[in-house]
Amino acid sequence: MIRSEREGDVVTLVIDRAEALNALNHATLAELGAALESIAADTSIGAVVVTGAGEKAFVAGADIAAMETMSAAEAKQFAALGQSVFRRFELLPQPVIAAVNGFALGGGLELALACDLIIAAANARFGQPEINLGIIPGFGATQRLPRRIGVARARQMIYSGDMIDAEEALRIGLINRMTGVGEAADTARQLAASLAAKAPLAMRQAKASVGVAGELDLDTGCRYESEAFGLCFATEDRSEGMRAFLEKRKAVFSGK
Ligand code: CO8
Repeated sequence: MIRSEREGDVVTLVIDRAEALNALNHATLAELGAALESIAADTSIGAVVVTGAGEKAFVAGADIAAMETMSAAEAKQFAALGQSVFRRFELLPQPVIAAVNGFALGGGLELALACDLIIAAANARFGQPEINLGIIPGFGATQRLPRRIGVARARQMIYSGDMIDAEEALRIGLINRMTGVGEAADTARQLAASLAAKAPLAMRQAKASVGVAGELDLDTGCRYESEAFGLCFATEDRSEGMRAFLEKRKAVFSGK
């Protein structure tokens, strides 16, 4: 089950299947997808946090009990569902922060990888243990993990199935920040509120431009950036931002 909690301009999505360490089954993924659809359409939401219920797990992976009886065709369909839901995180106009409060394994790490930023508590553990189940990652890790931490480290994690701790994750650039135990969600919400206070149209262009960085050659990517840069100049927020700087006051952005 997905709980959606709103505080000001920030929505927190809580994956709440604590009895299975928040493992993702078909229904949970579908609910997550539906929640993202309404967030994408709501311009009053400035940033999103996604986290897991309880202190023990962010998400311990796709639901192994549900996968156990799947045929090859059903497994392929399940992988496609997870991939399309996670892709929606990347395509949301708002920035998304994963607040990792324990195990982020398999599909759980893949979910975090689809978020813009990852904040993790000191007790967080990350891994792609699929190889130990006789399968491989199916929600995008073979593609997003090498882009995030480099091919050598991604191979090590995906081939070994071993977990790494939050300190190691910070050292190799998998996560952005480490917090005390139990503090990841609050820290993520504070960061989300500060991002929600920025000019939303510029934030959207920043997210989209960085989003294509791993996919385009440098010249095409830079052309994409100059288009996005130009679009920012058509907004009232850029006039306000520049005027406020020159008048030595804090900018008040309207999202126009
Ligand atoms: N799926 C279903 N149930 C789970 C999962 C899971 N991924 N993880 C934990 N649970 C359940 C346990 O079965 C247990 O249930 P019960 O209390 O009814 O016995 C409960 O959660 C608590 O778990 P543990 O007793 O195992 O807790 P421990 O503290 O002993 O261990 C671990 C915690 C280390 C996180 C351990 O639970 C574990 O190893 N979990 C599985 C991790 C894993 O292998 N994840 C990867 C799954 S595969 C995947 O994500 C592929 C994604 C792509 C799919 C593509 C589509 C086909």
